[in-house]
Amino acid sequence: METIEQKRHLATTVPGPRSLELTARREAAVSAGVSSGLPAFIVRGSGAILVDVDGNHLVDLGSGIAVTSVGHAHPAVTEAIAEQAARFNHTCFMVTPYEQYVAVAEALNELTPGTHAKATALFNSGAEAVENAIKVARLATGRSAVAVFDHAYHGRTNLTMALTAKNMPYKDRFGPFAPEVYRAPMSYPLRDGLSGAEAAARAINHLETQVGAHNLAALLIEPIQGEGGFIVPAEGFLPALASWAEAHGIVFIADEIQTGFCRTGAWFACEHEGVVPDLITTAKGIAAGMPLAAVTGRRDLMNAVHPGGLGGTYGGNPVAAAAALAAIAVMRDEGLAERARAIGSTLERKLSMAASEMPAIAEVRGRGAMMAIELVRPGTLEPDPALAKAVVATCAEHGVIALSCGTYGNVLRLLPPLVIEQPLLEEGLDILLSALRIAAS
Ligand code: PLZ
Repeated sequence: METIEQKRHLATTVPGPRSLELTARREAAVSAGVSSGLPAFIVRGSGAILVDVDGNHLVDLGSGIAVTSVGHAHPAVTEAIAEQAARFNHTCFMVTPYEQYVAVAEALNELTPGTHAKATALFNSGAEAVENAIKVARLATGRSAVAVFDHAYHGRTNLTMALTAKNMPYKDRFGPFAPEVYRAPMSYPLRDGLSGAEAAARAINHLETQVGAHNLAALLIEPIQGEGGFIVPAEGFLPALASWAEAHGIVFIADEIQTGFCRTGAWFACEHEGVVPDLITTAKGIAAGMPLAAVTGRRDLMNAVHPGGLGGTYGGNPVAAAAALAAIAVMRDEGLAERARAIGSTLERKLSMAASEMPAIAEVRGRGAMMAIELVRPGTLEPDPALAKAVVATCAEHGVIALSCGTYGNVLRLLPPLVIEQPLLEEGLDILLSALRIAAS
């Protein structure tokens, strides 16, 4: 296949006529419960460019929600997938094993924070990894309660819906939900003004008085919250929670499904504060788009489970595992953690400049290539989701895929592929900021 130039190019309006035709077919065939932010049907991708069915070349600032960190169709990953697909696609690891699964486990045991003895189990999706981390924590501790936080996102399955904070669209009328899930206040510096130590004391007090530390199997937290609004807890919050959990025999689980694999400028976001979780859940960036997820952590916890207690038909599928091994090698060889930090400085510089002239931007926050702006009505902290929505729509019209997030829907988040070239990043960002300037005026 010919290479795709890393340039934005519009051949029609977005979505174009062929996408609109496919949209009509989609509406007749696909459940209305599944929606798409930008209904341009994609036919190819390369690096940070997605090509749609009408020949539009779109700039991807979302990476399919933090998945294609190595870029779309990275040749090394594509080759690994093709080669493995030609050998065999499935045995079910529980029936007959294969080396690729073991190699992914070895890589995760090595790359995740901490030098202690670890073990890994592989699954298909982030939600499934989170469910399994909770299973392990409950079995290993003999306790049932799980602590989660305001604004948390952990998935859409029954247990993970209970763990997720936001009602619409994730939970509304989908209950009853799994029991023994307790929600504590999060550190949200823009809105609570608390230091990390103060916010941790508040959360711990909440859990001790309302649940009891000895009843908690696990404390589950995203080191930087993703869907909830790219909320970076105040410094010291995570370490204080981790040491409280340790003192009370509570399994500290870091959900690094969105933050993991170089996204924040380190292999894992916990590293920024030297936090070593007992268990860590990963997915998304792990395999460049192939469905794969993992639970990695303390060997004593992971091995407390009886043989046969963890598994699933497809978990650790050989093609997905081959993709993960290739993606991890790319992240290492191409220095993608460093690239993420460089993207972060560009984003921070441009967004902060915009914030100084636009009172609608309440805060620029994030780490590395996981940065966001929170939008409010000027002079207040009142969320402005309509503004975020307008900017995302204008970006789409101009061929830029931008994502919003947040409990209040008022956060614009940037998650570009870590291989994005500087001019393309700047162009995409300039389009987003001029859309914001116009919509906010
Ligand atoms: N934990 C921290 O970010 C997935 C969800 C998009 P799955 N986030 C994107 C949507 O609206 O469904 C996510 C996450 C964190 C868990 C998950 C769940 O991962 O692979 O989508 O199940």
